[in-house]
Amino acid sequence: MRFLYVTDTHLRGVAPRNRVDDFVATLKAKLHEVVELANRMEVTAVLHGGDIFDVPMPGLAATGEFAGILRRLEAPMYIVPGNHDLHGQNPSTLTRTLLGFLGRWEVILILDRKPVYLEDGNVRVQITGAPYHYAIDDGGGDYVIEKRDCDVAVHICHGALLDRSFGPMVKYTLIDDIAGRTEADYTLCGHYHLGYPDVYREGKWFLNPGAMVRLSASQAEMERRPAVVVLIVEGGRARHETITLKSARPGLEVLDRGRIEDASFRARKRQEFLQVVRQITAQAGYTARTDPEAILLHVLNGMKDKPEFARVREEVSSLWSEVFGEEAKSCGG
Ligand SMILES: [Mn+2]
Repeated sequence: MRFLYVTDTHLRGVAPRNRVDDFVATLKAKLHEVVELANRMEVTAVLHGGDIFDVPMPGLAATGEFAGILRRLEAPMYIVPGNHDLHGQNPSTLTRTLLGFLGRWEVILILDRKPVYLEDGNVRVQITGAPYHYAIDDGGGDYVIEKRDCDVAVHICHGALLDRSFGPMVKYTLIDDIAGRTEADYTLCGHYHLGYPDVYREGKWFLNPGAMVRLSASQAEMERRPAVVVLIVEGGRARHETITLKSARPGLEVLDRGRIEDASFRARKRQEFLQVVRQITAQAGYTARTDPEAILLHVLNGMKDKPEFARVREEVSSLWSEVFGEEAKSCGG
């Protein structure tokens, strides 16, 4: 038996700001490659790690184009809903989303903790899912399952199950903290788009090949090549291969870091400006650095001797009143 695992496809009809290619065409090419691969390998099922769509209710025009490709898939697709598949990241909204709708129609099969068993007469595989919910990374229980009456247990999760610590600002669960508790032979994770190198702990695999698409132009995404995983179950044992998608082009060809660099340039300039303001207010002995009018007056007074003073004062005054209303017209007067 073979399975193909793909995650975070984020199907959408609009290009993210950082893409320079025809994003929808690229998405279609990748989806086509995944479907062809699954058909060629005659997989028993495609397993999806969540965030199939970028928004819970994607437009029908673009979605129809993707549906035209997905319907050529010969195997069923099992999925755990990701946070992008839900309204407000709330699992109780699933019935009102396109994924929930397709699930009820059984076009796509939605996984939860209740095991699904797939067998071919030789091997029996248990499949469970941990859909996204806001507390998925509180305690890690969602990532822990029991293996029952099967050769191989596969658990598919949409949460921040990570191979290393990400500091106190992010909620996550460490693989090291659940490896001894779960009985899944394979834990296949999505959600964290960058993925990580395959982890083998306590005789179990923990895989996240990363998102099928690169939505951001971070340095890590520039260097990443989207991939899928093929699970091969033979003789009661499972092994896997990671396959880089051929239709995924090098980051430099499809991602533009211009906006990121612009933003960091603006952030640097803002810091420089704030530094100047702090110096001025410190010199003037102001305690209220948050009083913009006082700062403005101080700066204007400092340039009284310059020839452009009158013009600058007039301009500042008119901008100031535009932003803060009529009462601000006295500024600099
Ligand atoms: Mn995602």
